[in-house]
Amino acid sequence: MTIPEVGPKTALLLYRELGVADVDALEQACRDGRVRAVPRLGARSEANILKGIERRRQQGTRLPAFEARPLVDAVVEGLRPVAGVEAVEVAGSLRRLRDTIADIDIVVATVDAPVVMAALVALPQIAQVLSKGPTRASVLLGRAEIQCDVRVVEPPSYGAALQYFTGSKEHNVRLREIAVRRGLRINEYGVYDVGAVPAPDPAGAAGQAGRRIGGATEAEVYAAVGLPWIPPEIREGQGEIEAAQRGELPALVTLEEIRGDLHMHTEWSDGKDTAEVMARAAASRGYAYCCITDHSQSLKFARGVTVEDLRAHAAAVRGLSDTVGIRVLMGAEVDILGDGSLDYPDDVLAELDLVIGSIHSRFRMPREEMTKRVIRALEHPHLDMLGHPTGRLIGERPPYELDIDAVIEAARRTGTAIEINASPDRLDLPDVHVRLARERGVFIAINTDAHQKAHLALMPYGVGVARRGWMDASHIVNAWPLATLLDFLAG
Ligand code: DGT
Ligand code: CA
Ligand code: ZN
Repeated sequence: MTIPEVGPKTALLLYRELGVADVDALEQACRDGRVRAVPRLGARSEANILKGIERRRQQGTRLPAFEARPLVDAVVEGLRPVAGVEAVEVAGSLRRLRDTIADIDIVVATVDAPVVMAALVALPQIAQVLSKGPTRASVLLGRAEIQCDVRVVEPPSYGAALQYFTGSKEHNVRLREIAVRRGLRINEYGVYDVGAVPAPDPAGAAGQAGRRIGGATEAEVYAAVGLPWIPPEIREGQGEIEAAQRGELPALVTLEEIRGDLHMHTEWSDGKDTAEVMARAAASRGYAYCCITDHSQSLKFARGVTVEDLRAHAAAVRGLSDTVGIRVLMGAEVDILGDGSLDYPDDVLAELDLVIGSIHSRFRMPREEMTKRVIRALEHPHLDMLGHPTGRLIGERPPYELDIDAVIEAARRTGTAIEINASPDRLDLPDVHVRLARERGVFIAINTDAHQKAHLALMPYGVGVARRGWMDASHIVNAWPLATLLDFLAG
């Protein structure tokens, strides 16, 4: 069942009919043509299962970060109240907000390590203890058995340990080189002046050469080599240290700077809540505006809205502005059809405040054709925004074949915004392309694509992607005041 194409029923069927009990046996059964012979499966299922197995192999064992989050939060909350604990934080790729992770890293500052180790292995989330020493343990969490490494340090070493285990490795290597040139040494215990006479080390890190000059906080570690604190999201060894040295770190966008959410569905298409419930939820998040964007007519499986209904809804949606006290815009998430045209007539699109164009069909086009299709949509005078541009579902569906570089260039040329879809299984536009968009000066919108009011709370995931792409608020259209946004949409 780790293969997306295999649900519980199929798994049971495969086991009963073929005696298949693991992925290797399933792959062999597919290759032998035995799966197609199973009642209710057939040749097409066999091909799909095989593709699913291959995809899993390609992406290796990395896990979508959002799948680990609830477990990690539970462990962190479980350790915080333990006697002697002064701080607990997630480190590694999860703290850097990468979209996939190999494992989980947690750093604990405490004056009483044995108590923490005992509390850790007693937590209900622990499925198995792989190893346990006096200051570190490796455990498997939850039913998915995700590996989690926990390091316990003395409070004077906490910043150094957190910095070290947050990584990335490339970032750390670079930072340590700079330290060496200054006659310093940075490790997970602290920052040491190698030339100075050793003094008693409050971190109790025996055998460290030189005198300890810091390490209780991350800021101390960076300050020791003349740098400001660098946000974890950009610690990838991609020029952030050089930018910090020049005093040119970007002012990364924050959740507080987001003034609205411009992509959400209601019960008019495949959402669960009414437009009023969604708008009220947006207002209660402190937003100044929001936009209702249901699916367009062709998307039958998502109950796409007909032109007649769309017109009827528009007045109701705009009327909500008075009821709810924030500006409620009327938009649509319009399908980009196979030829790059949009799924409503131009005069209908012209009546909307905001038009998002998205691909929901014909994913398997060749790269060139798909790129042309998207660029044609971007050139449409009524298109304001490109929704979830690569179509990927993390850990489930690869992006469609698309020259994203050419798409970003077309977005710049046409002044169209590109969405960062904040849904944790999408995170689309992906971070590396966000960085490219930033360099090109392309406008970005961070949207939740909420299908019920609770989904509006997913905004931080999108902000995280924007931060990983070095984005500041100035190019994010939903960080702009309403008047600026309306000018952009009217232009
Ligand atoms: P992951 O687990 O593949 O999603 O990515 P990370 O970055 O969490 O990598 P991980 O778990 O192997 O190591 C956690 C952090 O520990 C890493 O970000 C930086 C630090 N680290 C690990 N190995 C080394 C190393 O060989 N040199 C240095 N300088 N740091 C390392
Ligand atoms: Ca890790
Ligand atoms: Zn969509």
